Amino acid sequence: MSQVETYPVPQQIADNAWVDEPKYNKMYQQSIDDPEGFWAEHGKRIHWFKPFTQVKDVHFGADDVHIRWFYDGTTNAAYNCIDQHLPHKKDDTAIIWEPDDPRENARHISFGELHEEVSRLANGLKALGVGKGDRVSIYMPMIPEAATAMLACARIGAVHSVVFGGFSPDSLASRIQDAEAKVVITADEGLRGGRKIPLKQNTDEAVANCPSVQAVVTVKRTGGGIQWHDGRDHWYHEVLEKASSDCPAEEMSAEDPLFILYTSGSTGKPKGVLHTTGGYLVHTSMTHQYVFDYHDGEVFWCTADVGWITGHSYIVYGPLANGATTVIFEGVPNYPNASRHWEVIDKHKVNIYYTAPTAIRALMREGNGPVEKTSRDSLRILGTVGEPINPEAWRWYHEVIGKGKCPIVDTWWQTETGGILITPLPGATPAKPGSATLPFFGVKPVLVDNEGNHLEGATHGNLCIADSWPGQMRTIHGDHERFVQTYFSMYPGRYFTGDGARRDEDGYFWITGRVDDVLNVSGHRMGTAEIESALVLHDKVAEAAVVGYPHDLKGQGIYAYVILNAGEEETEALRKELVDICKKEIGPIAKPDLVQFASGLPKTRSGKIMRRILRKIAEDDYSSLGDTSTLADPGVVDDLIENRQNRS
Ligand code: 6R9
Repeated sequence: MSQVETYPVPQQIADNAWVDEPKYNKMYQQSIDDPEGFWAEHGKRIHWFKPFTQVKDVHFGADDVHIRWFYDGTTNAAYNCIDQHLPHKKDDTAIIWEPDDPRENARHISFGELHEEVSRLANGLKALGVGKGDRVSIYMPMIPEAATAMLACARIGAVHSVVFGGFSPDSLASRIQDAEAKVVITADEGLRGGRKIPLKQNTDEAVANCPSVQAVVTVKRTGGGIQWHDGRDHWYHEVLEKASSDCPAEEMSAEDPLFILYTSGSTGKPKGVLHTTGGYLVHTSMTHQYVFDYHDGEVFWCTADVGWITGHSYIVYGPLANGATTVIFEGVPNYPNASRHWEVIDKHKVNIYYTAPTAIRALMREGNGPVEKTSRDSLRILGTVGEPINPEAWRWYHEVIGKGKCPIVDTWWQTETGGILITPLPGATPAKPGSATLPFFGVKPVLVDNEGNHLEGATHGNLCIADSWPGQMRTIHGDHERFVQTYFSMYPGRYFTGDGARRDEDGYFWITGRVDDVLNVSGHRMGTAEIESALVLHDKVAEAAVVGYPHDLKGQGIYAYVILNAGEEETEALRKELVDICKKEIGPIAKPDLVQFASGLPKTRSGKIMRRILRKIAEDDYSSLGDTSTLADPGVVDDLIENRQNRS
């Protein structure tokens, strides 16, 4: 493996950060030696109506799991995100909304205004029959009302279930049904990259099969034509008009559910990941402060969609609990052009920018021109999440976007973990491109082999977490047994993440991807990400995805799908160069056996490559491609099949 460079913490950042290296070491040690004491102290960071006296009650058994944090305390998430800031921040901006079309006006919503709107909607929901513990589905575009809807639910103790606006009516229906939601909040249409998404129409289709739904509340976003169902349908603005703005936040137990969020597993239907109130808020607000080194008054922009966990934790709950200004962006990175993100950063003076490697790679493909048209002088900290970042994209992010002065935090976590678990801290952790580095406070990552034996030192294995942390999911909605089975039965006593990881000689973690993505070639384990990183080093390559396929001699062979930069020619000579670059960067064992030039990769609408499909195509097995309906562009699959490389 090629030598990796280390990027030291810039002195100026370390001097002003919440945590520098000695402090990280001290706090981390304390959090592991005395978790009760550590969390008793840090649990106080949020507002409690009734302070907790009990910190933690956790049992990870092979067939019995329970997780409770701060469980005799009472609090409210909306109170934490809004009311507690009113005395000193009433007129400060809570939400900056940037619309899809830059010619439309941005909106600035103060904490005072957010308080009023959330309170009205909360009363409106009550009037529609929603009470504590009831579920509300939210199927919205990236508009401020999405956050308002989440917070209105939290205010009255209702449990929200946000469904990504890119999902089909069927996917929406199955999520509403599983949650037995009483109300759905949506918009007439969404707007993304100039295209309209018929959210209300999709909702109508979905709700036709959802007997639990008594009311649909619709935000007027575009004014496009919609069907109206008298008695069931309500305009959002009319619900607000009719409702009082006086709605005290409900006193919730720390362990009352805050939300359900559906996520795909390797098998079965999507799981309703359930998060509760107190621990989740402690974890998201604390990680938001320390991981992004957030300081009062800074503008924070997480580019995720609120339909994913990243949007929940780092657009809404974490930043707002800390009184930050959070940016909600309706659009996409390449509309109207590839400078869009950088222009938004300049326009709103964004200090902290948090995005996904897939977006970075897409923008990198456009070259430096669109970036260099903008100043980005406000930027201080950069972050990534969602997948391993290849060192080449990391360096481009660092050098071109951040002009070499902004630390990058590569944050590893999952829907299930609620918030960030493995990450650098900007003032404390020297970075290595491609490594999520070290555990956050209170997090005990362990690597185990397939038999569950703990592995020590520099090694690789299955990534488990040995003890609970406050933001951990508590159960799968309606199926606690599946929760125990999925996450705790494989390696009893530990939470199994489903990811593989490598730990280097400095104790840094390198996430290699889902364990089923790890290749075993002639007995050597290799992360597909490693090979992909090598391939994209080639200056003609825009993106690459690597999977394994059955190979007579090696066990698994390496199959590489490669997307070239616009205008590049697909030649045999180039194919050879790509094989050689893998050999050069990693070693002969990493040489792809087959390289397919592709025009696109099958991706979910959140930008994750669907490797299951790539594996099936590489395996020559098209009979069980599974559900391709959630793909951003289902057409790429046919193209991939047609151009599959012959192996016989
Ligand atoms: C937050 C989020 C979780 C899976 C996770 C892992 C991958 C996330 C990563 C990363 C490498 C990172 N992942 N962050 N891999 N480096 N910094 O993405 O949640 O959608 O549930 O996905 O994403 O494989 O297990 P979720």
